[in-house]
Amino acid sequence: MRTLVDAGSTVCFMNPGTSEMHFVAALDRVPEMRGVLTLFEGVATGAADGYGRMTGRPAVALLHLGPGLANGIANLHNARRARTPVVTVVGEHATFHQPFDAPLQSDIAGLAGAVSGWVRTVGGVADVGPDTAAAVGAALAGQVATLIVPADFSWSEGAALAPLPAPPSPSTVDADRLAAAAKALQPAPVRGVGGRRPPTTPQVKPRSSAGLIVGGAALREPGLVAAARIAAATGARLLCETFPARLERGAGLPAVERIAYLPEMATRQLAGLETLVLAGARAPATFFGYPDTPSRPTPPGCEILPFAAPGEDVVGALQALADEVGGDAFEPSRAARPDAPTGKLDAGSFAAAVAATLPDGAIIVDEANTSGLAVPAATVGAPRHDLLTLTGGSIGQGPPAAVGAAVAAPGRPVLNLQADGSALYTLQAWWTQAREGLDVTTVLLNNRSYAILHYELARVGAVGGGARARAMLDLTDPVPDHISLARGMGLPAERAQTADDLVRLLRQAFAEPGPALIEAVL
Ligand SMILES: Cc1ncc(C[n+]2csc(CCOP(=O)(O)OP(=O)(O)O)c2C)c(N)n1
Repeated sequence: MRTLVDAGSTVCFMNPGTSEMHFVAALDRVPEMRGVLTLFEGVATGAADGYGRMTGRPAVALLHLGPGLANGIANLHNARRARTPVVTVVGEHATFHQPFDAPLQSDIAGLAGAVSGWVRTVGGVADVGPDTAAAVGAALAGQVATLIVPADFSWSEGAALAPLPAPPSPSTVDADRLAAAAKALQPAPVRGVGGRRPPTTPQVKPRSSAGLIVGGAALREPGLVAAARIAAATGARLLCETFPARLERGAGLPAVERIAYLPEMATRQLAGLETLVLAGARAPATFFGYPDTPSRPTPPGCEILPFAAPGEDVVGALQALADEVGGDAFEPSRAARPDAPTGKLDAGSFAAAVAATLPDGAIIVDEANTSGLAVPAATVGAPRHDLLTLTGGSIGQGPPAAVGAAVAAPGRPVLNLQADGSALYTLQAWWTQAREGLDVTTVLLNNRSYAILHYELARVGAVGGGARARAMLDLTDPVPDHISLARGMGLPAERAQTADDLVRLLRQAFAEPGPALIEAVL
């Protein structure tokens, strides 16, 4: 625990059991470590993800043996896709007890391997400190590091504080890749018909034939500014990942277009591109494979040029590229908010209500799913904010990530835009929000449905898909009572039936510290 504290990891999101009792007991001897109890492991891991995204420090989750880890894996998957530094500490039976195959015995390392870039089972008391330090180092490389600690190594004397490894220094992009990216993005002269030059010079290709996709660490101000300078100098289109881990946006920052989730929309968006340069982002792929739909939404023949890989010094590479192409100016988003909406509450007025009321410096945790489609455009000129999204597509991430973000950034309001179906995976997070007094406002978007799956059902071309199938996608009969659920977890909760209600309740929630839930009936 002291090794973790030395690494700046002063919060542990946990759901412990017998094999972790010595770690829990140590909280009273290491006051620098804040224990945050969660009522389900998926909340602990999702909170660690939110915390790590906002602090960049290793976020710690304490989990109970294989089953506890298994409950936390879905949100560790989102953390892995976000490259969040996470240390999961998982208790294991005492070494002498393991041969007895007691009920909780399981293959912890096997489970951990599915989501962790680094897994180690502590081999002796003397290794507890050094292995913890190694886990911190591994996590800081942008991965989930899982440390499995047999209980007898927790309770025996002899462990000592270990020195921390030097923080990893990401590799830099070499001159060849820089030159190749500059060439790919530079507008090429247009040839005239029959080899003659066109009548006026200089002429350039249309703006849209080259694109730059940014992701990961490049989605914060320095990387975005460098990317926008490149786009301004070259005419290249600036795009970013569909589901960014942490995107800084709002008035004063460059606007960046996210690649659409739906394959048809992404294909339309990327049409006309001949070259795509990747900076901290993977090559775009559709979320799913569908019959008769290509998995790459880029046009056939579009050259994909890896420039800076996610673990490399992407920001430094973009800044060097901006200097190379002579980009020194960019257009920031202008401050602009819609008027507070009135009348019917729908996806459009919901987005306008968010944009009209968003406080400065907010952190938006976006798991609004289909109800949130209008939010990015509505908030582009809102006061500056961070946006955390569903990096791995594993739903039930919003309420836990809001816990982690609020713990990581006290003083900043957190707004969780939360679809109802996804909320019901991890709504225990509301209890932790109440217990810790976290400044999280949740807008629960109640469309009583797994709406996206209605679309997907039509999309995949499945035979059937009648009333019996659709019943598997509807959250009715009974409609879950989110107000009662939230109040039962200790949150003040109110229902918004109209856009006017939503605006009033949002203003009220932002004005008061502490958590609140607003159900928006769509
Ligand atoms: C862990 C996990 N389980 C199941 C799914 C499949 N899934 C994708 S979206 C979805 C329903 C989403 O419903 P809701 O959150 O209410 O959003 P809506 O589509 O209604 O906007 C489900 C079950 C998933 N992505 N992740």
